Parts: sequence; structure tokens; C-alpha cells
Amino acid sequence: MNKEFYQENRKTLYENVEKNSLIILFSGHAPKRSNDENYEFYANRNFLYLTNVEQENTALMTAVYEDTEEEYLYILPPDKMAERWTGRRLKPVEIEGLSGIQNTRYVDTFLNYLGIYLRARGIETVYLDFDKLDSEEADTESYRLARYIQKEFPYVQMKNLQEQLRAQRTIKKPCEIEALRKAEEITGEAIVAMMKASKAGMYEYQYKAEFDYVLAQHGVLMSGFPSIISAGDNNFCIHYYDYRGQAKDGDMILNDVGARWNHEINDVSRGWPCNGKFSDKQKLLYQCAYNTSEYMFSILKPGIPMQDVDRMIREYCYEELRKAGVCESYDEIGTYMWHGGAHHIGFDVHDVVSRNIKTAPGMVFCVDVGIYHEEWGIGFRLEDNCLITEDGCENLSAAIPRTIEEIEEIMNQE
Ligand SMILES: [Mn+2]
Repeated sequence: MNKEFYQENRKTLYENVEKNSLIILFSGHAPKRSNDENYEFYANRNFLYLTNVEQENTALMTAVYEDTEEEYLYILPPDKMAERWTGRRLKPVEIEGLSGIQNTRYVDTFLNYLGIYLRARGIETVYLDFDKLDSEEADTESYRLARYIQKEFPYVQMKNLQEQLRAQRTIKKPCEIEALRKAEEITGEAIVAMMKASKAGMYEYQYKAEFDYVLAQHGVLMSGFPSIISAGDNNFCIHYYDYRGQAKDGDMILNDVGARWNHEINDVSRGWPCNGKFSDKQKLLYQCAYNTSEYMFSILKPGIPMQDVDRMIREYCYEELRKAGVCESYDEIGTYMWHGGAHHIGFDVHDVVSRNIKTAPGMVFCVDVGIYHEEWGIGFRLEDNCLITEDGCENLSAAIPRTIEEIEEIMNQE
């Protein structure tokens, strides 16, 4: 996405906060892994959504007044020795190109300017991104800064940016949909590569290597999220990351994968028999998932409460399984369906969106139908990405082979 997208995101935010306030967000930093090694840096997604800047120890601080804003990005200062080891740092002109932010200061002046705003520039409210999901999580910069503000400037009130940013991120803009389409294309090519390479005896890590290879050929150096790729009984672990299992003849392969394009992440699951030929039982279960998915894409449109989407997937799939003779009563559905299937995607793979919402044009969420039959040793999920349109919906991942016929044909091509 170009810088206008990020400028617009900030403008909407500034319009929706109280005047005489400061908005502060941090890019974050890479946590320590061991000794002198850190994990790979992964920018805070709210910060990224507003700035397009992926650099550690960087902060956005904007003063919002009645008729003007003072917007500054606090960036790492040039440091020849540090840059020799860890790479060059973004210059103000590059920051402007990425984000449209015209003013920068060095991050070591951040607290000084914060003090000036809070003592002498009429700021009454500070907005921070309080994003902890539970109190066990480690404090981020926002929480540490909040304690500092409370101690040094007890007359300033603090508010949480979460609800406003969730609301903005709920509806995707056309350029975000375009980025997701590109992510779907790459993911599709990578899934097809796994299908084509598939054979009995293949290890999960070999499937993963096929997937990662295609992504890397497109310049996607990190998958959208840790890929879940498994075979046989390992499919019964929902979040499986071991990759060391081997597909036995007749096993199903499960994968739950995605790419990232322009910061947008897609999330698709496909399942197939490793040997390229669905058994009767595999066909039976797969058809139930497929029919459920097709039904959902035929009825989804604006105005449906999100919590009903999960329930409808479950109820329809139950009917399919009952007709197929797999279960007799709805009480048993938990034996075969282990998880819900309708989370939003976007800058996060489980995107942060407003709570208790109804479907609306521009929302993109997964329709995920997972069936797990332990007795038969068959587990897989069929997960696609649904874009809600003005009068219905579109399956963004429809081109990735998903019928039994399509999958068998791809797998058995010479
Ligand atoms: Mn998924």
C-alpha cells in the first residue's frame, strides 16, 4: 500500500479522539532469544497500520488540537558503528516516503518532548495502545510509559486506543483487498506445489520446504504466521508445529498456511490424501466440509452477527455428517468439530476488529470447516477467506483447488 493509505489511517484516528490529546504508539523491539541473540523483530501491528515503518525503538507521538495536529515520528539517530553491525537506519526522507510523516525527531528526545507537551502545551489526555490480552503478559512500552506518566504527571488522564483502532481495522480498504488477493495467489501456488510433490513416505518438513520455496520465490521471506503442516494422526493436534512426522500411504495431509503481502496476511487450509486418491471415508468426510463451505459462501452477506457465522458452520456441517451417517445427534458434534471457524484476517492473522459486530462490506474473515474423525484416523480442515461485498460475498481463495476432483486432478498430473 502507498503512503496515502497510512496517512488516511492516521487522519481517521485523529478525527476520532478528544482534542488537546497526545496519541502515542511504539513499534516495539525484538525480544531476547538467548545470550546476545534476539528473536526477529516484528513491528507492533497497530503502529504499522498507522506508519508503514518497520524499525525497532521507534515511536509515533501526535498532539491533536482543535484545528491542528503536530505529528512526529521519533526515530533511531544515525550511528555509524551500530549500523555497521545491524544495518542502516531509516532516514527522515525514507520515513516520509513510507508514511507521509514529514516531521521526525530522534528517539532519545522522546521523554523530553513528552514532558514539554504535558507541562506546557495544554494536553489533557494521553492515548496509548493497551493491548494485553491477560495480566500475565509482559509489560510493553505503553504500559511502562503509562506508569511513568501516572507518577510524573498525575493530572493527565490516559485512554486506550484499542477500540478505535479495532474499529478502523475491521473494514478493509480496496488496496488492502488487492494485497490480500496477491497473498492468495502466492499461497495458492505454494499449496499446489505441495499437492504436486505429495506422495506416501514424504516428511512434513518436506511439504513445508515446498511451501516456503514458493513464497521465497515471490520475495515473501516469512510466512504470514507459523505454518501448520501435518500428516495422519498429527492432524489431530490443532496447532501442530513439529514438522517431523512422515505421511504413511493413505494418510491425509493437513495444512493451515498463509502468505503476507504489503503487511496483509491470508489464511487458508486444504487437506488431501498424500497418495493423491481419496479413500471412500475420506471422500465422505471431505464432501461434508466442502458442502458446508459452499453453503456458507452462498448465504454470507452484510448484516449477519459474526457469532452466528460460527454457529451456522457447525449446524450445517452437523446436518451433512448426520446425512452421511457419521453422527446421529447434535450433542455429538463436538466429537468431530473441535474449533470455531470465523476469525478476521488482515495485518494480524487473527485480526483485531470490533467486538460483537455484524458482517459488513469490506470485512474479510475465514470460513473454516474442520472435521476430525479419530476412529477413522482422518482429520483435516477446509478454510477459505470470505470478503463481504455490498450484496453478498466473495471467496478470495476460491482458485486454490478445493473440490475432490480438482485436488485429485492436480495431484495426478504427469
Ligand atoms: Mn488458519
